Amino acid sequence: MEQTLLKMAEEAKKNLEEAKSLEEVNEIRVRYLGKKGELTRILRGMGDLSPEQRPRVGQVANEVRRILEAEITVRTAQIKEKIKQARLIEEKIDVTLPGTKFAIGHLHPLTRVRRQIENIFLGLGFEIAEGPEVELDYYNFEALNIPKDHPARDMQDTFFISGEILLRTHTSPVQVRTMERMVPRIPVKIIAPGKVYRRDDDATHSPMFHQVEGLVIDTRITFGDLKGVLQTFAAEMFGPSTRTRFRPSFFPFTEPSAEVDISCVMCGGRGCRVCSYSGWLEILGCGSVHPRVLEMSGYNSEEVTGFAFGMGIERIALLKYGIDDLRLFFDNDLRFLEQF
Ligand code: 2U9
Repeated sequence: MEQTLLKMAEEAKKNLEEAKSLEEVNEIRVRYLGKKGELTRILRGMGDLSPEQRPRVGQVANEVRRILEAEITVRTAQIKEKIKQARLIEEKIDVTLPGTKFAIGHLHPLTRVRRQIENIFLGLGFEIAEGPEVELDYYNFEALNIPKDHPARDMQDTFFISGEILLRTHTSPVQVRTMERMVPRIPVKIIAPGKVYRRDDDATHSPMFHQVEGLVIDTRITFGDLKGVLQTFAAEMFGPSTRTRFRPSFFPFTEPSAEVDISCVMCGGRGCRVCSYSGWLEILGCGSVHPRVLEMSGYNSEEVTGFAFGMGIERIALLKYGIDDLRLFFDNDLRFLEQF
């Protein structure tokens, strides 16, 4: 039996040396070491041996198994290496082929428009101010001359958190906080970009939207300064041929107040569907800061004057890109966002 085992080992070794593929090696493993393999078959026949012969044959059988297993491991490694080398020689890499493109994201259109607005005002010497989105009634309404019975204070229009705490409905409280911090220093020349919240929800109103408001306080600031700044802004934002039009309006925090239109970005003022054939598009509100607002934050309205303005970033973006539904900005639909 010992002889049979050694003969089998020799034969298996020879077969392994001749094996060319991993499949062949595996076949050999199964043939000799598998459940129904030759070694197993020989070991089964050990029952016929005398008790003296058995330990010796068992020892040889284990030795043969160990050797075969080692040979199989070595041959497998050799064949794998051969395959690798062959592939390295065969494979010709064309370095002129375009590489794998990684999809890189980009800024949200509203972020782009906000930064563009910020850059225009930074260029005009404004600083950027920020403040809390959860505000006190005082900063959002009281300090802006919005009386207790003003409709904006209605539950229908404002998200209240408790009696005195609410989600800011505009970024004006940022300017109030800045005035409090600055007073009596001049000039104040800031813009306040950020999220604001109102209980509105349709194609042109979202319960959360973005505003940029501006405030300038100094000696001898006039409505003319306001017009110059906003005309410059409009031309930089919508193109050098953009004209502006100021229409009288009312806000509790400015007096006089105006709404500002630009000549239609689509038709240049000739009249089209976008501007309802008027030639004009409303883009923002503005005015001279109400003396009471200046006084409430500690400025002397006899010594300084100011102007303020406010615009919705979504509205500017809708006009700039010719979009008709602002909800598209918040749906996170890549088919929309990838167009920017
Ligand atoms: C202080 C004093 C005055 C900010 C102003 C507007 C006019 C205005 C709207 C435009 C579209 C809001 O986003 S919108 O709905 N804003 O028309 N905002 S004047 O006036 C201020 C702000 C702060 C201390």
